[in-house]
Amino acid sequence: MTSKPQAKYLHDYQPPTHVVENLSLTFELDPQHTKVTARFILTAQGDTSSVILDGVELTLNSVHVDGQVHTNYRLHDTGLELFGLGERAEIEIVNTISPGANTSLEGLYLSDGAYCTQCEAEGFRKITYFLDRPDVLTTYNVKIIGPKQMPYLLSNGNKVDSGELSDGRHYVCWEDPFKKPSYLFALVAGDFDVLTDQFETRTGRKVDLQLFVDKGNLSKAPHAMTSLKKAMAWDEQRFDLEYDLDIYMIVAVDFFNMGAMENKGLNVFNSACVLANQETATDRDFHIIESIVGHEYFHNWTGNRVTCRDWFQLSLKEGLTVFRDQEFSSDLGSRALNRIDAVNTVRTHQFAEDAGPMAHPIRPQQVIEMNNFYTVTVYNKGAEVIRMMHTILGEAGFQKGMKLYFERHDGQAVTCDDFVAAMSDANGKDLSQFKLWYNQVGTPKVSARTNYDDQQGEFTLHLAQSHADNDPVEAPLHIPVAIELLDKQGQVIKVPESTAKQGKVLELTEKQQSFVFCGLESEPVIVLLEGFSAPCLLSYDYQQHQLLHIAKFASSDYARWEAIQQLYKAEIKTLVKTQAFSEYQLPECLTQALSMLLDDLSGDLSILAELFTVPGFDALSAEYTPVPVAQLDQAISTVEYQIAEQLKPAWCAAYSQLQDDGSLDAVAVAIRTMKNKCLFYLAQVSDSQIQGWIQAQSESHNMTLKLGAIRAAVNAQHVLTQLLLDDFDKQWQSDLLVMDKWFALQASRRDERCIDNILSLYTHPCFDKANPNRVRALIGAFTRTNPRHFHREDGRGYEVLADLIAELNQVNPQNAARIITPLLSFKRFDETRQGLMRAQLEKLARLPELSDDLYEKIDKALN
Ligand code: B3K
Ligand code: ZN
Repeated sequence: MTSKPQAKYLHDYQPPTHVVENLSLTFELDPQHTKVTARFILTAQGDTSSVILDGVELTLNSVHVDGQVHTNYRLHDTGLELFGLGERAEIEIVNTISPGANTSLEGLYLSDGAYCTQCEAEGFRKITYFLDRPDVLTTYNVKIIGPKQMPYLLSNGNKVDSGELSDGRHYVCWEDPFKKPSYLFALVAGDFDVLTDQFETRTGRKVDLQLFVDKGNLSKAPHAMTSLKKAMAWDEQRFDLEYDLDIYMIVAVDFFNMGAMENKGLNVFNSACVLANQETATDRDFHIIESIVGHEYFHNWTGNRVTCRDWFQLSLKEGLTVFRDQEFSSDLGSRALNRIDAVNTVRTHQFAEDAGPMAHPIRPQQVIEMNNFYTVTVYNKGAEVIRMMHTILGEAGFQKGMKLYFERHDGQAVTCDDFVAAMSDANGKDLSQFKLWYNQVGTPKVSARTNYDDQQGEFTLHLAQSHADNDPVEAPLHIPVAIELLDKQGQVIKVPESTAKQGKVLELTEKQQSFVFCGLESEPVIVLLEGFSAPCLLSYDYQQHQLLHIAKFASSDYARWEAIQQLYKAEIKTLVKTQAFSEYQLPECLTQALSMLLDDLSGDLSILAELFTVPGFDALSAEYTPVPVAQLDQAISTVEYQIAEQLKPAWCAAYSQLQDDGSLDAVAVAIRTMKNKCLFYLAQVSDSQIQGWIQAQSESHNMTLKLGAIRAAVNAQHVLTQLLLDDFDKQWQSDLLVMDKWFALQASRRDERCIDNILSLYTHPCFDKANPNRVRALIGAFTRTNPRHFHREDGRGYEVLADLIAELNQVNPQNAARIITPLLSFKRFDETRQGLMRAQLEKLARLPELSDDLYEKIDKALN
């Protein structure tokens, strides 16, 4: 590496030196030499001496200013500095790029022969020289010239012209009437199958909907289209927001670094987040597709119409849009299930990030490579911060805030402060203390103590908050603590509005605060931080009987689930301590409670399946330093085995009763979820009947059931494992997205050959290291789902990961930096493992031409 990459700081923000107007772009597509002509007007905002246009990996052909050849410029590594422009100048820049050689999947690149772009965060500078920053907004006119074998030449906005050229090529022109920053620009060119539809907005405008997929995949497109229409209707109903262009396009591509991208009027999607039918996709996939299609659509207002002033404000659009997509899923499906899902993500991944070397506030203060900050902190903790405002203000107050936000800022690039100000002003509520959430780092802790005065019938809750060691913010935060009080009979005790808002939300604003509840007949059981009302760690000395009481009586499924999670957690922690694995038995009261639950299949079976989901390795490892890898892994398996063994007759009875109708409605999905849960446990205590069930279910034409059966076998190291995996491989090699499920299963295998097996899969005909989906399926799943082998004491797990990262460093820096995460928290492990992980990081740090992406993470971890 020549020089150390430099960080950029939020406090250094300066408004742009120039305003850009009327950008027109012409693309003459060619894999090796795509010619890009950019014309625009630059107006200086003060200093007229020079302007620096961002640009990397570009070949400059010519510069014209006001129609004249312009040579008064200097080329830097990362841009083009133009001198002598005066106050206003008409610029024309011609440059060439080579999409065929672009493996970073950022800028303009080829995905399986189709051209596509990814410009967020700073990819537009890989296309042409420009003020590539989110607070420079302008209109775009785009002309795309391409070969006729590529019938679709797409860009943002409305199609305004098209025609044939004499040389056998053709062209299409697009005009986007809405000003936008460069990160929302998109271009796609290729030959696709197209699913078309129409949406009529509430004011009667007809919007054409077009979904472009690889040839032959049309039958897998309808679910995404239906999801889009649901999202459009929901945003009108719940947020009063209507779509603004006459056309909305989604293109699915196979090579893509993340899930999808919200480019104005032309979303580009990872095909994994679009394509689904019941034979190839699981119910979970269907759910994820609906939520991502929604997420990108919701960005049209929260992100596109009102965008970010600078990238430090990313959570302005991402936290808010995640909150919106979570609400969309909750309104359309089960609120409790969606909440469980969101909380699991925050507690397993975000808490870990916040405790590791990459910890940052939801509004980071310093960044080397922006792509490293599309994180669970910015997205998911960001969404929790928005949710807290919603909890404090209520739905009506929150919507008043949204309305004011759009009234004030439509068409602007703004900050998180502007958002909070709109919420605050619309409601007359002081949120200045609340804003500390945007600066604090690490997971805050809420500690609770209670006492009960029998004589007075008074129950007192003492709350105290403390901040994490790595948190620069020491002042107390404004924390909404939702509670529920249950009496002896399990009835919910009413709490007056004067104590808790909406009868349940306490506002904790001081370091320590007490709340008194009067007029009680006996000591209540308290549910704390109900619904995970704040992204905090809770410490309260719950007794087993209290948790069982909550599990039985709490009014929300979420609280019941949470109580059972705590019960499992306590068992696992005890086991880790005693290591008495062989003699371990589930306590009688827990077995009883679980068996009562399992005997009643009349309720929501999706929730029931969640109640039988034991917290995983990642969620639990957060509680330990150093992480007792082997013991924790064994403790989880032991508790699961006990649940299987103790309840075997009940699992068998449940499995034989459950029959889904093959549809995608919530009831059928719930039945399949529960069937898979039954098989997950049954596979661990298999007999010939159970073996028959696994075999039969693995032959299902429904991917949820098929995969459920094979996953159960793999997890239990069942005798059928190899056979089922081989059959799957034979059946699905023609569908790479399905094969990703197979790669992930292979990566989760617990037998000793696991790592050799992974290495041999690199040469599997379906595997391709340049495709992020394949890498995530095999190596991502390995590091996420296989602690036993990833954290092997001989260090081979770490080595496999680091070797792949080294290979991807130059090929695809974003993806290399994404998969490195599990190595970064080496300090949380024992000395041997620390040494091994550190050695791999040091090896990577010495790579010639280490990317900024990797540099930033490795440097933070090691120093
Ligand atoms: N905004 C994009 C993510 C861009 C990631 C850039 N590395 C997708 C989304 O959050 O909707
Ligand atoms: Zn987003």
